[in-house]
Amino acid sequence: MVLGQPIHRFEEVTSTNAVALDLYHEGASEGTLVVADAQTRGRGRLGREWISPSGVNLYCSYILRAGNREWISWIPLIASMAIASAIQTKTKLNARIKWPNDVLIGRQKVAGVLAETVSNNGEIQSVILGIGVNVNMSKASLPSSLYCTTTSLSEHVAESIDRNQFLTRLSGELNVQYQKFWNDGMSDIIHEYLSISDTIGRRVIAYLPVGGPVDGWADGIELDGSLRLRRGQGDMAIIRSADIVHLR
Ligand code: BT5
Repeated sequence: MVLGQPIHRFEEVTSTNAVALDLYHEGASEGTLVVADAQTRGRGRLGREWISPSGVNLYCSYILRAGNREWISWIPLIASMAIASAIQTKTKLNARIKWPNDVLIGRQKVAGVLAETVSNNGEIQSVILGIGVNVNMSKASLPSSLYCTTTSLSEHVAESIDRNQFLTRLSGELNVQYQKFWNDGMSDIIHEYLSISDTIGRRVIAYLPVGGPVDGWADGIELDGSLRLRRGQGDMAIIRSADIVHLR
């Protein structure tokens, strides 16, 4: 099995995750990749919008097999590592990862990951891994509210970047991380993850899906991919899912 084969290419879709899900239900195999030039309803986590202008960025989704819970929570982390490596190789930029699913250049978001599970009778059957990378997008495509927090690769390199070549590299990196995970488990991956994490070692606020915000020092990653926060007086918080704000 190779992630990234076969490839289904589209000019415009609602969301590559939605198309990949349809293909999965039609029997598409693990590894299948959906790529589109534009999305009309690109989505982020928790129903948020992913801005997806035509012809400039990468919007793609891979059909993955199901695994245990640990594996599922590592998928966004592994995907963001693969994106950061592909960026490093293709542009020499120092991409870093913000837990759990953002890739940053400096303090600005250049890519995001949306992993959605497919379940039947409560049992996870598959995971659709969606990746959006801002490649050649200009800031004019964005609402002004995102100007300060968002960037694209072309803002940092002189020449425009070939999206197909970038995608090939991304699939290559994803395959490497994926095989490593299945063959060796997550303990090797954690070291690599920590070395490119922009979150670990910082003071952060975690905005949880339910309940009030939690602040503390990002101390490490648990074996299930959760973020460990050190709070006052030896108190620890384990964060499974949140939006993180890095404090200086
Ligand atoms: C993510 O969500 O970062 C996941 C993004 C995944 C997008 C891919 S594209 C291919 C596949 N098909 C889809 O429909 N989705 C996936 P989240 O962490 O919730 O971040 C969403 C937030 O990022 C938004 O609320 C905006 O603040 C910001 N945002 C929106 N569009 C952006 C863009 N193009 N670049 C950077 N930030 C953006």
